This record gives sequence, C-alpha cells and structure tokens, in this order.
Amino acid sequence: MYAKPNVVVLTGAGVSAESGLKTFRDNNGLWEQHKVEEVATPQAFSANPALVYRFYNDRRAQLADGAIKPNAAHLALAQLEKALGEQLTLITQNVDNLHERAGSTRVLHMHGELLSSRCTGSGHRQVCTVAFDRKTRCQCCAEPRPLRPDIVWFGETPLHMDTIIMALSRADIFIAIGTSGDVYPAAGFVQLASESGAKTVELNLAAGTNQRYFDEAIEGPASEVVPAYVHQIITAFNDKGR
Ligand code: BV8
Repeated sequence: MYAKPNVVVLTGAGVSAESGLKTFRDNNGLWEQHKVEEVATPQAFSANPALVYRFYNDRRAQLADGAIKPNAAHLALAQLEKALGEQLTLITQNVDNLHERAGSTRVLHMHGELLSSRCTGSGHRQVCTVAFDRKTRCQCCAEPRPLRPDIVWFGETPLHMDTIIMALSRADIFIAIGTSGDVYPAAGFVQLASESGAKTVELNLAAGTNQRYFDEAIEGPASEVVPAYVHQIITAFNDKGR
C-alpha cells in the first residue's frame, strides 16, 4: 500500500484575497490604513484600546458580510484534508474563518481568530461574532474582567507552535500559499521543513521575500494554482496506490 505523504500547508492573506478580504502589504492593504504598531501590538492596546477594538470590530463585521465567501483555494484544501486525513496539517496566519467555512475541520490559527475573544484576566477564549469594547466584561472571572481580541499581536508568542514544529519535522511536502514571507516565525517554516527533508513549494501571486528557500515556486492566483496543485498531490498517490 503506497503511503500517503505527510503534507504541511501554511496559508497567508493571499489565499483570502479573491474572497474580498484585504491582504496586509499589497497596495491598499490593511497596513496602509493603519500602522501595524498602532493596531496590532500589546502596546497599542494599552495606549489606545478604542482604536484597536474598532480595528477588529470592523474586520469582524466585514467577515460577517454575506458577500465574503470561501474561494476555490479554500475548497481545494478542504478536499485535500478529506483525501489525506491526519496526514494533512493546515496552518494559517489568517484570522478569518474561510478555511472552516470551506469544510476544513482541523485548522491551526497560529495568529488567532477574529470570531473569538480572550479574557484579559484568565485568558479564557470564547467564540464571539459581535462587536465588543472595553466596557464588555467576561463571564469567567469572579470579578468580571475586560475582553481583548483573540489575536496574536507583534511581540506575542504564536499559538500551536509545538504541534506546528512537530508537523514540520515529519513533513514530506511543505506548501506555502499566499504569504509574503515577511513575518516570523511563519516565514522560517520553509527552512525547518527543508531541514527535515521535505519538498518545499511556494504558491503565490508574486515571489515572496523568502522564495529562495523553496525548491519550487508556482506563481498565479490561489483560486487557480491551489486546486491544480491539490489535484496533482491526490492523483500522485492514487496512481501509485493502484
Ligand atoms: C514572535 C494577527 C516570539 C494580527 C499577525 C525574526 C526576524 C525579524 C523579526 C522577527 C523575527 N522573529 C520575530 C520577529 C518579530 C515579528 C516579525 O516577524 N516582524 C516582521 C514584521 C519583521 N514577529 C512577531 O512578533 C511574532 N511573534 O516572534 O514571538 C516567538 C517566536 C517563535 C516561537 C515562539 C515565540 C508574532 C507575529 C504575529 C503578528 N500578528 N496577524 C492581525 O491579523 O491583525 S501577522 C499578520 O501579518 C498576518 O497574520 C501575517 O502573518 C502577516 C501578513 O503576512 P501575509 O499573510 O503573508 O500577508 P501579506 O499581505 O504580507 O502578503 C500577501 C501575499 O499574498 C503576497 O505575497 C501577495 O503576493 C500574495 N497574494 C495576493 N493576492 C493573491 C496572493 N497570492 C495568491 N493569490 C492571490 N489572489
């Protein structure tokens, strides 16, 4: 029986661009309207919480807009999960829920999630689809505490790092999709995967900053190159399995 490959996929803002969600660095990207240090750092949250709450409430409201739907790239990755089962590890830097809405059931949001809040006292996280601000209080502490967006800000430790490092050390194929390779530790995963002998592939509209570390790079819109590459992987082990 031909063994299915261990595949690790890392997605960035580019995978959600064709669904209508702004990326960060592309022109008119999120960081054009807001300086990173003004909205996505713990210092910003203590200096101007109102601005930070508004920044994430606006993005949460945009995500609830019916026009925002998963695209063919998200759907193809959900299909890959069905074909590979536990042998697929899907890591995303995105805080949107389009992977889950496409049918992916095991998504590691290493930078947090928009549709979740975190208690500033206990750290308890809970699903939250509505706007909230400094007046909102938790239900988990004897003395109710403010909630914060359940987002990993610059200078904070990403989530699921143990699971991610383990998966990278076992990967046969590592695929980075729609990410500029500017933000660490995510931008360093390709090197960790390479060191473990994985084949590394970049699927992106344009070369990322760390493209030189990839064995292969296929440029094009995610909605086109991801379904094609997923089909290639699935047919590869089905053929050999025959
Ligand atoms: C940490 C949540 C310690 C917020 C985010 C080493 C060197 C230098 C600096 C550092 C370093 N290590 C750490 C740092 C500091 C910092 C960092 O990397 N700074 C950068 C700016 C230099 N990192 C941190 O602070 C991290 N924490 O290191 O803790 C630690 C380390 C290891 C282990 C334990 C502890 C925390 C970083 C997380 C910050 N939070 N997001 C929010 O969303 O509001 S980062 C945020 O920006 C996103 O999550 C994402 O990670 C990043 C954006 O990048 P992309 O997703 O790639 O998006 P971008 O717009 O840049 O690019 C889009 C790409 O898509 C482009 O390439 C484009 O061509 C392509 N594209 C566009 N359209 C399409 C497309 N592709 C295909 N199809 C299309 N249609």
